[in-house]
Amino acid sequence: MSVPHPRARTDLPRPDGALPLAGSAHVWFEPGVGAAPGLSQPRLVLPDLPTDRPLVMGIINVTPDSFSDGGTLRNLDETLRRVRAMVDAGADILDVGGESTRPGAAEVPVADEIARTIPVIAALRAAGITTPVSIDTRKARVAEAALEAGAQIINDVSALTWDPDLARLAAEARVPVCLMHAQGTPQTMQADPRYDDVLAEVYGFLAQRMDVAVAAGIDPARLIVDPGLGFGKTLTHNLTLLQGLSRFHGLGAPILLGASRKRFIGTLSGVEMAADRMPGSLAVALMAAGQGAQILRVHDVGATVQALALWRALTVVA
Ligand code: PT1
Repeated sequence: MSVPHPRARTDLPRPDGALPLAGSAHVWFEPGVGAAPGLSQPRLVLPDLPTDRPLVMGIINVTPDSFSDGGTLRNLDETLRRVRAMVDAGADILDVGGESTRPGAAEVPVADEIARTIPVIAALRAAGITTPVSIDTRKARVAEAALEAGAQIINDVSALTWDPDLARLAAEARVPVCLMHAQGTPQTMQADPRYDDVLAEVYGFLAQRMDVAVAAGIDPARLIVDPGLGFGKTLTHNLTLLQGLSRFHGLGAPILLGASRKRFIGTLSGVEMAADRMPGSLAVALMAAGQGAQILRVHDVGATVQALALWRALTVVA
């Protein structure tokens, strides 16, 4: 990725001629050589969500290992309490997933994924929670049931490569779709990931998957892109993607980033337990905000919202 490109900046005062980066109230750039057309234009995720600040997507994992007691009928109550806490803490979007895609995780049968996620989406809507919900799935039948229950975004870590029916469903449902880059599948992806130029290859893959999505009838304005931290990436690959994150604005879609509590944060900070990686996750969230990322997928919604409130006050023209 040796093409010239404008730097994403948040320092003040802004020079004459500074333009908002992708509609941000906080991040700006100086147009010039290498500025992709439309780089200052806002990237709409959903009509009711703001485009001038990073959105916080709260992670709702509905997998047996994410419950205090391993898996009983009390799970729905426990999950709804987590959902309410995230909404109260300021989540803009709730990302509900029933299949772990962490390194080494096994595939979950469709019926199990549906049985885990759909009751949660139905229950939160029945409880009057109106926060937009995304369904974190690679499978059309899961996505279809989730949309029926009230979800309105599809988050596919396979970027429409897993299930041949998902692109058509997304086109027909007219919902936003997140296309995420991965090298390999969760089972094998961390074995020996290799790239000649990780930024160029991830960028090129996302551009190609956007083309495939559009050819399947998905409105390009409904696409979201994600470099897929930890999905077939070494520590160095993750750092290169983070340091070059603003390049992905050239794709013309909102950028979603999932860094929260991931292994690379533990490696760099010497923290073994994922649950203890909130501070490092906040550091990455603020760095991504500084590069104009539109959606931050996080476990710690309250902490992230607080950090962003300060970042916003410190990066806006007073
Ligand atoms: C992500 C993401 C996701 N991550 C999107 N969806 C996961 N759009 C699930 C580790 O290295 O980044 N973007 N859905 C969770 N996957 C991982 C991968 C969890 C790696 C942990 C690691 O620790």
